[in-house]
Amino acid sequence: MLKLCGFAASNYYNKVKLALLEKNVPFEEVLAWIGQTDVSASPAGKVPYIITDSGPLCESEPIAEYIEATYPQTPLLPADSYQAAKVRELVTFMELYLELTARELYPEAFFGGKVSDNVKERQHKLLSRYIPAFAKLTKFSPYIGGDTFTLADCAAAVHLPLVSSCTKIIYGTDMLADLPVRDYLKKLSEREAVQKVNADRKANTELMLSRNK
Ligand SMILES: N[C@@H](CCC(=O)N[C@@H](CS)C(=O)NCC(=O)O)C(=O)O
Repeated sequence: MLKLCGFAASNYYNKVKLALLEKNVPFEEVLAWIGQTDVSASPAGKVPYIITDSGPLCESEPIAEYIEATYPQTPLLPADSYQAAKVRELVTFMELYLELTARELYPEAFFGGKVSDNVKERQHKLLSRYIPAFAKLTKFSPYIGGDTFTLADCAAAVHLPLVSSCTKIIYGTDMLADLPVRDYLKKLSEREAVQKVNADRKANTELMLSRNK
């Protein structure tokens, strides 16, 4: 059986987990904190990674693509190649421009650390440019890319809450507030798979924070 390795406080881990749950793919979760990961499976020491019958694989997007190609049930990518590319476009925007930019702020926003004013200013400038650009690609009707739940929703469900909360904490304003993110996430949280991911995330985050004390 496919093994999903990492920990449930991780947004990238949860993106893959949500895709697996939505598709009803049987899998086993293997807890691996940062520093305890298998270097031969994930050379940069990041989570998630998976262990498949063919071997290990890291990086959440190739993992999501592998799962999609291997388990065709409940497709999370449209059959039409252009529409599928539009889904990937949304994922790239969320990860490369929103999440990775906001990530620089996480040490202070979530982990009791400090981020310099220079970094805060630089990331604010980047987010002020990237968020309106991202907004132009979104539909929220009711899913982020249109009328179908896709891999872009698996990414949005885990990344957008972090971008909202960390910008609110660091800058005093939720920089996604002009987008209907709150209503969208509320709608997504009606899904059983999203509820499971969120419940496991909360429990694992408490465990992670207690370990870090
Ligand atoms: N591009 C990677 C990002 C994964 C990532 O950054 N995971 C975090 C946890 S949310 C991690 O492993 N951080 C430890 C590190 O960067 O050393 C992916 O899509 O899987």
